[in-house]
This record gives sequence, C-alpha cells and structure tokens, in this order.
Amino acid sequence: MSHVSAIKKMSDIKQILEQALEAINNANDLHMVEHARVNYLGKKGILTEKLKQLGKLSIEDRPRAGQEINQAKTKLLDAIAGKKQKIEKKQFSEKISSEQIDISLPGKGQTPGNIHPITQTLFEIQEIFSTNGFEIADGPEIEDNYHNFEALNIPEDHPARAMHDTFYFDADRLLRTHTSNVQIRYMKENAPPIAIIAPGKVFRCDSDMTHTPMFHQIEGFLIDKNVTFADLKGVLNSFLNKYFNRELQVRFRPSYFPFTEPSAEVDIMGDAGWMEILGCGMVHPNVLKNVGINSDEYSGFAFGLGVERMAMLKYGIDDIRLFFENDIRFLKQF
Ligand code: 2NL
Repeated sequence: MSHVSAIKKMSDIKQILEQALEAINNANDLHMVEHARVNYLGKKGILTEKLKQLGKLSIEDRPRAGQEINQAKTKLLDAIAGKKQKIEKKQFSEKISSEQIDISLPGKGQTPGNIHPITQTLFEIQEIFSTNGFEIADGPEIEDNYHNFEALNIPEDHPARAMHDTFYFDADRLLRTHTSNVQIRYMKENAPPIAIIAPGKVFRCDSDMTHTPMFHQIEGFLIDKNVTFADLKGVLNSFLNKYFNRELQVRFRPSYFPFTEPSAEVDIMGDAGWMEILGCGMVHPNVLKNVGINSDEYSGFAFGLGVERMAMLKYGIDDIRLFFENDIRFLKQF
C-alpha cells in the first residue's frame, strides 16, 4: 500500500472515531450507548473490521495504523464507560426524586373527627346520673296516644296535647313528643324502687332559633317509698353543679305539668339573670295509678330537660339549628 493510502486509512479512523464519539454523545439511554458500542466495537463493528484489515497494510504502515486503531478503540471504550456512568447517575437521581416523600403534604383521609356536641352532652349527663345510681332505659320513637299522652294524665281534649305540636302518622300513631313513654313502659314491667333516666330523640312540629322539629331530651325518674320534693331538689342541685362545673344559684319556681303535682321549673343564675333550665315535679298520683303502682305506698319525682338547651347554655350558643347544619367549622370546636 502506498504512503498516501496509509494516510487515508488513518484519516478514515479519525473520522470513524469522531462519528462514534458523536453517536455515544448523542445517546440518551443505555440502550443507545450499547447500540453504538456494537456498531463500532462489536464482532462486526466498523472499528473491529478495520483491525481485521490491518494485515492488508504494508509492513511499515501496519504499526502506526494499529496504534491509531487501538488508541481510537481505547478512546471509544472510555467514552462509552463515561457515558454509561452519566446515564446511570441521571436515572438514579430521577428515580430517587420521583420516590421522594414530601412530608409537608397533608395526609389523605386523616382528619380526625370528633363526637357531635349533642352526643357529648348526652354522654356527660348520663355519666352524672349513672354515678348517682340511675339506670339508662330506652323505648320507641314511634308511639301511640296512650303511652305518649293518656297514661301521662293528658286527656284527649286537654290543651297540652295541642301544645305539643305532635306529628301524627294516623289517629293513633305519632312521633313521641317526650321520652316519658319510656318511663310508662318501664313502670309497667318493673316494680319500685325504680331510678332511671330516659335519653332520646323527641319530635315537635316547631322551628325557630330555639326549636327544631327533632331534638333530644333526657327525662329522669325515681319511685320509692317516702320520696319527697327535697329528694328531687337534692338530686337536681347536685346534677346542675356537676354539669356546669361550679357552685350555682338554683331556683325552683312553681309551674304546671299534667303529669306532676306539684310541678316546678328550675332556673339557674347566669350572666344575664335567671335562666330556665328544666322542668320537674312529683309524679302525679293518676300516672302511678295508670301503671298499677299504689300511690299510698309509693311516691316519686320526675324531671325533663332538653339536651340542646343544656349544651346552648353551657357553650353560649344562641341558635339551636347550628347543631343540625353539620358545618365542620362549628362541630370541630367541641
Ligand atoms: C320539661 C319538663 C318534665 C316530666 C317531664 C314525667 C314523666 C313521667 C311522669 C311524670 Cl312518666 N313526669 N316527666 C316531669 C316534669 C317535667 O319535663 O320542660 N321538659 C323539657
């Protein structure tokens, strides 16, 4: 081979090397790097072919060309190794950052709930009476006239029936207007002594700032021998002081309910003067007679309170409807 063609061979290799380096440089994944490697350095690669053709060169051209090809090969291998490392590093950092956990992100579905303020108040009041020896009883929300009215000494034509704004399904099926039906049913099944509270939902067709068609009531009730109004005062005083967590001024004011005689309304002293908080009285002898209890032998007291009203007075809430709108901003304050 002539000197000129040997030179040409060398410039060929320079050109091949440049192309190969460019191919490697342009590779943006490991697959493309490998493709370039096979293309130039594989068994049938372009540079490998050049090495095979060394034997065709003249003796004097062979060492230089051999050296040239080997140098090119070394450069290529270096470039491939460098590029591979670069791509692997990039892939690793991409993987790391895509798997990164942002601990400042808010959790999914982890907002803690809380017990509804009315339920909390129910629990609180039940706890106080349980501690004082009262059992908790319940009964149906759908009642008949007898258990909601008649047994409680509220006759058909009595104005108190109209006062209750009763929801009727038909002539003798209604939504209970108080939980007294529970005590009536309980007294029919159990002989005195009896001390129960009856918490639950009650219904009256009424709606404004202080009334909702459904609200919660707790009625309490104690029947035994020699129960007096003094026992009633003692139980309610103790309950009110515990519920409001302070030594309250309490006043019993004469009132009227068909099912108690005498009857009283209980007021407590608040920031704006006396506030009515519950109603109570000595169980009317007619009520005892209706459930087969001898009123000469036994006497009892009873009281009824509105749970929403108790919560409103304790927390200074002026609109009862807030309890039932289920606005999270309101509910989570309790
Ligand atoms: C009020 C007044 C009261 C009763 C409820 C009662 C129950 C039976 C017999 C006698 Cl079975 N009394 N319950 C007694 C006095 C008052 O509730 O203002 N409630 C919100």
